[in-house]
Amino acid sequence: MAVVNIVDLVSDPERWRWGHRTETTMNLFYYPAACSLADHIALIETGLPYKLLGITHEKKTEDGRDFLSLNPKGYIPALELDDGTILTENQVILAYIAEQSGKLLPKDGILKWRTLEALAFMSSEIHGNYNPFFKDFPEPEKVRAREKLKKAFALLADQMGDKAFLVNNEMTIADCYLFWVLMATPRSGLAVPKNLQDCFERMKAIPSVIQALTEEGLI
Ligand SMILES: N[C@@H](CCC(=O)N[C@@H](CS)C(=O)NCC(=O)O)C(=O)O
Repeated sequence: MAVVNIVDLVSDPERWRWGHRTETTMNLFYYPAACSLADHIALIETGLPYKLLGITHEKKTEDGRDFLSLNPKGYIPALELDDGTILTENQVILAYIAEQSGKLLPKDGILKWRTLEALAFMSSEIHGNYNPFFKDFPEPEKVRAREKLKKAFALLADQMGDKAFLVNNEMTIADCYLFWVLMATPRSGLAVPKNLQDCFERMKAIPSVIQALTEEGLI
């Protein structure tokens, strides 16, 4: 895990605003507290150099570019590689970060696939069902989504069991996404199973998570 001195971080605003600076820095396009937080945590945890770039409501990037011409999908996360290539879709960006760093993804055996499976599950079955709450859909749609979320969280809780993290006793990219998923779930009004909530509380104390939350102005 990356070790961070929180005092250094807070006393060096340039670092927490822009992330680590090196010659081959990747740009992570993000909104504070949005699902790009998963990638942000993964970048810090793996030690890959990155720069955070916010997007305005008018889809202008923090460095003055037109976000839609970079990413016609219009949403975050998007990762700009040092050759200008843009990668989108959270699951893919997380897998890219894991592959580039050789961290946060079990190398062999079924756990690697369980990690990717968990990411796909959280993306489609959980994040997908947050829309009625994020976009304030009519109540019946919220009720339906809450039922689906309840089942999905029960399955995730079974998968975690008494392990420290979702697929393993070591953190993976699935946990980076899980952290955001759990951070956002109060908006649905749903209580999550205890082992997931406990994992969320433990993750709040991980230095990479603290750093990401600090850089996004959330703590
Ligand atoms: N399929 C995308 C969805 C990403 C997504 O929903 N991003 C949200 C933030 S969590 C967003 O940018 N919403 C603003 C918009 O769509 O304009 C992924 O999994 O990366």
